[in-house]
Amino acid sequence: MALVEVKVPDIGDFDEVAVIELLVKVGDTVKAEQSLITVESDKASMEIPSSTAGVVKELRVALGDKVKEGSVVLVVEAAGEAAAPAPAAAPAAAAPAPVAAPAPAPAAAAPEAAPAASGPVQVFVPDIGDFKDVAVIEVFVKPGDTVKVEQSLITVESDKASMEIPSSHAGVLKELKVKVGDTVNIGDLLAILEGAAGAAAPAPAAAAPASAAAPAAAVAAPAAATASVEAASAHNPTGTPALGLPHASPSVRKFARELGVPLAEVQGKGPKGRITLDDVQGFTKSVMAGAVQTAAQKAKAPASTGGGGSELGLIPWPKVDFAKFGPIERKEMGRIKKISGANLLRNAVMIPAVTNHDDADITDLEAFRVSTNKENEKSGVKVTMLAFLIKASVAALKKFPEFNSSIDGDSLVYKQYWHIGFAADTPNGLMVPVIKDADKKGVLQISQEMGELAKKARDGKLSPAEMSGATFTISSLGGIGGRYFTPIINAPEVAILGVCKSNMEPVWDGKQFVPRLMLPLSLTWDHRVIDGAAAARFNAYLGQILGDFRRVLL
Ligand code: CAO
Repeated sequence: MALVEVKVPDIGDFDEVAVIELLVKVGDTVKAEQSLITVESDKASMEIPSSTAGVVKELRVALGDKVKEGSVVLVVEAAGEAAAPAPAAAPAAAAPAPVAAPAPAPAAAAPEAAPAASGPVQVFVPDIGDFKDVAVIEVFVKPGDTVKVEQSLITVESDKASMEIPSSHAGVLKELKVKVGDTVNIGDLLAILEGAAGAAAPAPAAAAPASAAAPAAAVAAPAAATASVEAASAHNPTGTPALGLPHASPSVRKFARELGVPLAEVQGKGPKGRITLDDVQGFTKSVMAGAVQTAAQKAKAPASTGGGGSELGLIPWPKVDFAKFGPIERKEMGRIKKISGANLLRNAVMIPAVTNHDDADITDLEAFRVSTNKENEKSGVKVTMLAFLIKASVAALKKFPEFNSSIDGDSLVYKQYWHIGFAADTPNGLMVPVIKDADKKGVLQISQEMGELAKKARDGKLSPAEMSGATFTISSLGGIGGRYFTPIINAPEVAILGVCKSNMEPVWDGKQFVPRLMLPLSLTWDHRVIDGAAAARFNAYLGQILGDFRRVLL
């Protein structure tokens, strides 16, 4: 079997380009046209394909080597019939296609590159070889930007090469005719510039297309490209990709795109910070393991988590086509639901919350409430169980001050005021008006204020001030039903009391079962601040007060 030297084909009049990637190793079986190495100039990178199918016997280049047309890349043991030794000057099939010998520029690709234009100037896609439908993968400019001659406008990419397309003129960008994802061909209108006097490309008309084709020319175009290569290098003297273009070869870009990896977020560990296949794989693994989050994931993390949720590494929300299973109706969530939802999510996720359930004997209290209401029938103010609960809670909060505190960094802030929020069910969603200074108010006044605030809540007329400053919240479902539930703490508060419907129950009094009206209590507390014993004591104390309200006076 014949040994065939595979050489670098015609890559234009470039002296030397660097080998930045080896895509095969000794022993690999390669097909004709399979990419062997990636070479790179300052404006373009391209893969050099094999002219011959066979087994790689020897690699003649190493990373960092400089190669030029005719340099031997490797030696292949040609595979029988398939062997088609390539001549030193690569045949058309083996030449890096996107930079094939430039054809004379068609009229469309030879825009008015002549002298300074002061009116609108059209910039076209120059000769990019005989490639068709190359994808726009990056756009560097936006309307309003001032663009210099030779400044890169977009990057296009085929499956074998990527290249930046520079502007043939200077001026202010009025309109960009392409966007990421579009495909373009030679002669397509790329942009419209408002020509800046004296700023148009000084290149002679004949050189204009090649000049515009600087990236392709940078690697492959013949003589006419020289001036533009110099111009390109001048505007990008570092030799690194311009304007934040991630430094990666076309194959790595393709691989990243297939996986949906945002290349701009991958840290390149190759030479000059180049992103390699390993880097993309490593990044993917880190994301999958939850060690790293992409910018898109961070952006999608609920704003309410204040960033904290973004570290949770949660899997995405299930996306279900409900209509597949039956008829549906879609309704946008209301504003209040959206806001309270975000708050509830943050509080549920960020607070290590525990709920203690208990019962309070309110037999006497309810009797007192009913008789008071009878006596006060004419006053128009109805004393509610919730008003008693607010008053009783204040007494418990005073006895157990950490329940009336908030976390602030490494400190606990103990509040010397007792503002009690109560959850109100409204047509627009859950709202929490606040009874300010509940410690200074009697049950009648609290009942009256509650009635007013609940009405305002239902009418959507609560002011922000009427909903802020709470130190503790009560959520009562007593008028509705249920036994117990686990309310969510309203941060930055550290506890919340849930109340359900009271029931007449048989209670053992030491000698016999007696009927007592029992009120189910559910106290949720922040375990960072409160421990279980304190919570049990709080509930027990609350129960004692509700059992005998005279204790409030003690
Ligand atoms: N057990 C038994 N009955 C109770 C009770 C309890 N714990 N609490 C109230 N009731 C009864 C009252 O006796 C009253 O009955 P009558 O009409 O026969 O007198 C009725 O329920 C209505 O009570 P109320 O007028 O005292 O109102 P309230 O204080 O219970 O509720 C308010 C006021 C604003 C809290 C309420 O309208 C509301 O919105 N509740 C829902 C709160 C909520 O949604 N919480 C859940 C938050 S988490 O999603």
